[in-house]
Amino acid sequence: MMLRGLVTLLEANRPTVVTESGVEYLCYLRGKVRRQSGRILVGDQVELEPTEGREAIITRVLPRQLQLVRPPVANLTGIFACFSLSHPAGSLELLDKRLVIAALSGIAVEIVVTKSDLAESPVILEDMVQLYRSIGYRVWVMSVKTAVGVAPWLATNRAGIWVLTGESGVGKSSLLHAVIPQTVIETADLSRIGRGQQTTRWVRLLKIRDFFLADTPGYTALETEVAHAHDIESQFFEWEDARCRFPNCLHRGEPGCAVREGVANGTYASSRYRSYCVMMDQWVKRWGV
Ligand SMILES: Nc1nc2c(ncn2[C@@H]2O[C@H](COP(=O)(O)OP(=O)(O)OP(=O)(O)O)[C@@H](O)[C@H]2O)c(=O)[nH]1
Ligand SMILES: [Mg+2]
Ligand SMILES: [Zn+2]
Repeated sequence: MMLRGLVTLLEANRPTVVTESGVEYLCYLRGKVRRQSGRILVGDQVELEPTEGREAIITRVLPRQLQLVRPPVANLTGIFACFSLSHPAGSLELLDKRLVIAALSGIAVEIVVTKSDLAESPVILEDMVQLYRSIGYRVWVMSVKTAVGVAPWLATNRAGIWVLTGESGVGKSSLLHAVIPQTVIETADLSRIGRGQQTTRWVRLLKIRDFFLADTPGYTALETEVAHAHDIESQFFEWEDARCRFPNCLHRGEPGCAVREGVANGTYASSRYRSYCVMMDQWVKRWGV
């Protein structure tokens, strides 16, 4: 009997696979498959043959649709870019960078503003939300403490594999615990290998409605390869209509730059322009333009 499933966890090199009908198998990878496919990743789609009990052998790893350098999750659909204004105060620069890299990697991104109950200024919070919504991002505002905003976020239809990312302490794990029954997390946390001791693992996919969600510990940088400086520029959608003197203007000091003019007169957010400059500087360093 051949089944199809998704790798949701890797512990001690033994993949856990959930089949389309929701049954979980602890698997072995056939040596030949390992040699052909290289390292298996959480998020991989596989074919498996049950042996006995809830054990199975993976007979084939299906081709990956997408793989980032980091996080090491195959076939990622999207990320929730978590951000809190205080406790800890998040970095808009890191947020903007995640938005750009996600889009250039071909994955969806939604902004989750966490800990809204701790926001010191409702006006600053509202301004931030309005800024990113006006640029075109989907922005959720929530507090796990007061449960405000969690339900609508959860009720939205999604598919595929999503990962919570954000600075340490932003509330990723708290959010996961708020939406997944404790028993499910605890069961998944109990290692079934090595006499049941706890193992810390990098990523574990948990099913929520129709999609899978994973937590990441601490700040996980996304990594991808950006080929052109203009790729970065093209992600600052709010500047689309700016008419600079030079059509290939990169807004770094060229004469007649409508973006810099717009930043100076308040049309465009200066935080976004700062993020852009940092990204461009990093890109130049890495690629040696
Ligand atoms: N007041 C308040 N506290 C929160 C909220 N969400 C999380 N916290 C608290 O913030 C602290 C950090 O939350 P975590 O969920 O552990 O943060 P994390 O993003 O998983 O952090 P790392 O695992 O270190 O990356 C905990 O003490 C939580 O109780 C919230 O909405 N409101
Ligand atoms: Mg955590
Ligand atoms: Zn310009």
